Amino acid sequence: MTATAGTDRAAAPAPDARTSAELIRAEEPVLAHNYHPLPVVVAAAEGAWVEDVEGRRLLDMLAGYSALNFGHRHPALIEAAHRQLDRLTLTSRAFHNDRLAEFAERLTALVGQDMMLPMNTGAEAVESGIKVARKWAYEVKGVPADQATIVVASDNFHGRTTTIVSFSTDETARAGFGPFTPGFRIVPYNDLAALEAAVDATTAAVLIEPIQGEAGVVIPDDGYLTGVRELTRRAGCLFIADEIQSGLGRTGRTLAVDHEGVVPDVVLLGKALGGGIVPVSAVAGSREVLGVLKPGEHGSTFGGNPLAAAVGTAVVELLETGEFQRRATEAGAVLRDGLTELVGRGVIGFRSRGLWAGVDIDPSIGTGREISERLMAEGILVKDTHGSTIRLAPPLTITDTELRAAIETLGKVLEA
Ligand code: IF1
Repeated sequence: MTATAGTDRAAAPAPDARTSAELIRAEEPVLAHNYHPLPVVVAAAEGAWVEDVEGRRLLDMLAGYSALNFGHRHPALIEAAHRQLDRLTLTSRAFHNDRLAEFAERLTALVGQDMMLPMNTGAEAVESGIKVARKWAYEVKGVPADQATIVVASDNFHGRTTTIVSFSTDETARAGFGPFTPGFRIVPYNDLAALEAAVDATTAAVLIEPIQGEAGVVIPDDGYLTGVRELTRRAGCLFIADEIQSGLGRTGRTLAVDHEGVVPDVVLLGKALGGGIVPVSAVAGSREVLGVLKPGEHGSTFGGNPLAAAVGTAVVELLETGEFQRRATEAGAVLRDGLTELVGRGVIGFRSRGLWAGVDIDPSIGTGREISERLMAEGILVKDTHGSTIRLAPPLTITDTELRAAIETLGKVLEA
């Protein structure tokens, strides 16, 4: 990999001299086993390509679960980070810093909201959205104290905190972490009648993913998001869209809700907002909603730090031109056409929007994990979701040639 051009950095720290196998073995006694990673040890990366410890190149079709929309180490983002690293990295919000105003101005303009609350991880943005929605329900809507409910969809994925897993329908994500936070109602996704029945005078908000990521890129019927928008407006509750994985160009639009021209009351952002460099998340919303927060009522040590704001602003700048959204749409057509060719040849079916696809593989060929391992042997990195479904979410910078090669390799693996 070429080092970052133009900066005469001190010699990089000596890389760990151990082999991939030695590093994997070394992790075992000292690293919590909360993941079962593929047996690849990445040491360098650029664009859509990673390089393992032994120098082997693999095409990254996972892109950090959509945190690497702009590819590994996008030059504009790395430059913004280097520039800020040489000036100021953290003040806490006890003081102002000179990066946050521009980040807030340009992010709110990009997503069409009045205000933003800067946080770090996606789960923190979700938790912040829940807190703000409840406070809005008590102070603006007039829901009696501690009676607010939030309606969510089954098969949701919104993060890993105890409150968030309280409303998960995935036993693996919940088991053993109780007691759970009350005040959540779960309805089937893509079902407006069920949603209508669950919303009542106590409802603060409906919280949904415009496309369900972890569930396997589940795309709701056309009109569902419009229905949620109209239903929540009629019921006087908030529509919170979790765009942490679906947003920021992934589906071919700035936000997935843009496909239906729907404007939620609150938009949750994360992952790619940090450019694949630092954790950056945000709650973007109307003044009526985010205005309920008064000094001292919510916060975070790192939320809105100048390094995060500088990188976040550079990310917003990449999205302001619309080129990444157009690219995701164009390349998305290549992905869709390529996957269509594989239906009946190992692919049972797939769902895709932009450069994001959930591909259901014939279980008789193997589990998602087994397919992922076979693809890795061919130099392609993907991640299975559940059962025999694999998720494809390459960097939006992937070329048509690279994309076609990846799909061809998937076809070969399925035929083998
Ligand atoms: C893991 C997948 C899982 C998210 C949506 C909030 C968050 C996520 C729509 C929380 C995070 C990550 C978490 C990571 C794997 C990945 C993931 F859906 F992307 F594949 F788990 F389901 N809303 N998704 O997708 O953001 O706190 O992680 O920054 O936990 O294994 P976070």
